[in-house]
Amino acid sequence: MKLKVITSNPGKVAEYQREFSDLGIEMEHVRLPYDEVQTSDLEEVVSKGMDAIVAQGARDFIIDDSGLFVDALKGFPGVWSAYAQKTIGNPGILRLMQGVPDRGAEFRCCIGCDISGRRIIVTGVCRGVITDSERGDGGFGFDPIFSHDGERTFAEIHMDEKNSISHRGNAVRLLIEAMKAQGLV
Ligand code: ITT
Repeated sequence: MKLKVITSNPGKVAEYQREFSDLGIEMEHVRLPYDEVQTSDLEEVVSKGMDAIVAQGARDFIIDDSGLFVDALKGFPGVWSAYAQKTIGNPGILRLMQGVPDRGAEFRCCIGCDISGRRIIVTGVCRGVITDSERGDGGFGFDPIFSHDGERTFAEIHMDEKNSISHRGNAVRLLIEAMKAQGLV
């Protein structure tokens, strides 16, 4: 079976491929622009995004909307994570967090999957802390400034370890459970 991963982000595709290869599902990276609604709810962004993609005729695909929610910044950058990453970047987040004792943050990932005419939407979360500096050259996006164990950042650990505890990994596990429960895999 083949599933398209509709995204502009190759880092996501690599993580999906790793997770789905055991099930014999092949991921195909597709860049298909679609309108993303502006709302503070990741699930709504995903659900409306899926409507827009289905209206373009695509089937059997995955999209995900993810974000980093920092406690001391009242959830910022959250649903504005892509914009924050492109503008202030990781150095900007670190500047906002300079001298802030509460380092708590969480990654959230909402996956929407269209498969065999069904629709499954799941959300995974991973809690951790914002580090004091950027560390590591693996991963992508906010990985160099996020640590789940307070020691190593997501950019310093292997993708398999990241997937085993990450927001996307947790969401994928929920998705696979739902696919199995519905007899789709
Ligand atoms: P698409 O919307 O095209 O899929 P994107 O990279 O813009 O790609 P999101 O809107 O879901 O994806 O992500 C918002 C931002 O959060 C973006 O800058 C990502 O790089 C970052 N991000 C998402 N997942 C991440 C992860 O697992 N680790 C680090 N940063 C992540």
